[in-house]
Amino acid sequence: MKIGITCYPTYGGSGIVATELGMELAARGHEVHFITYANPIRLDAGLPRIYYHEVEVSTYPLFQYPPYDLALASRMAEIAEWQNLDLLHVHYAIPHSASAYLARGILQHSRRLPYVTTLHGTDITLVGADRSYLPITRFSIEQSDGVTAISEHLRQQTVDALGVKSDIRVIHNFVNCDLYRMPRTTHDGRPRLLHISNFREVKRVTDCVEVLAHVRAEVDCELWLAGDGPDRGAAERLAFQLGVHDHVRFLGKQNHIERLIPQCDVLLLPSSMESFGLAALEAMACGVIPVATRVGGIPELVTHGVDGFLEDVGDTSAQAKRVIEILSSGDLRTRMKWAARDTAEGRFCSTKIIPRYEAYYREVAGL
Ligand code: GMT
Repeated sequence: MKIGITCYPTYGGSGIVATELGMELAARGHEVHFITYANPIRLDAGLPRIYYHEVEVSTYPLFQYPPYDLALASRMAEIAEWQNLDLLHVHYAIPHSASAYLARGILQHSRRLPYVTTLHGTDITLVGADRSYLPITRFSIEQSDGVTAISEHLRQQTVDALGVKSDIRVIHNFVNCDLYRMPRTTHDGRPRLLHISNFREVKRVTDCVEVLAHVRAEVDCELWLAGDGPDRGAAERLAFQLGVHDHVRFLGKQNHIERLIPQCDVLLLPSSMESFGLAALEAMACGVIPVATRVGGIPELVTHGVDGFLEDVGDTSAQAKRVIEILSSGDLRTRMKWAARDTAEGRFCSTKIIPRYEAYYREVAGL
């Protein structure tokens, strides 16, 4: 098939999933056209059957707000026609779904251009429920030829919070189990806790620092923070206040986290909301045990006490106790890291999830 993919090309789960999906589809013989305003961060544009089409937004003194959504719609229609696309797959409803709706309309007399919208989380939980975006979000989702959500929890929320009436297919996040692997040898040095995110408020990065301080009272360990974003400064200040700054490493944005994760022991995911928790899945595939919060779609991935631990949001002392349990018992650690790998491999491997997208595309495009 010839598939157009639009996503946010910056750091963020939806862009990562869209990019990895495009590369997996291309590896399976499809032609994939990324239509975005910048090269998606994890995109290897040198791969066969991968194409990148930049969306340019002109600014004029009259435009206080350059109309990106319109430039995107025009570009989608243009690329669909030039490249003879079978469908568009947009990730994150706002504004991509509305742009795809317009692109389909632009071409309505010359060709059929169905579009699939994949909902990722904050497009529904935060932005979609904002009154100023609600009518257009609901409309463009309902107008989609196909809608998927990355967890059952998000599907239900879309129905409850937005009143969307479409049939929403749940297709969970996935991981490439060949790329994300268990390390061959255990790393040298003291135990390492890892957190990966875009450091937005919802991620509660400062909770990771609190957890580190609690754990360090009993076990010598360090914390690696991968990523960057608005709460970086707060995390740094808290590390100083709690006297643990010498044990925290700020790694910044990382392009190859599959090399970083296997060097760690526990993944901290203390988010106040998480529709799925891609970082936890990537960690589990590498045998790194997640200590996460019992929110959103995380329980669809992590089974408490089996392949990770789930605690309440903000309860950093309970989260720390779980980390101490993992680090203090070799048996528990071994059992849980293999269970984590089994979950990733058995239920969320790209080899299992990508065919579900392919089947859905065929259904939507009537091929
Ligand atoms: O909040 C983020 O980290 C970014 C956000 C996005 O849409 O880019 O991530 C969401 O999509 C990911 C991929 O599908 C999910 O794994 C994350 O759980 C989800 N984030 C939230 O729901 C907060």
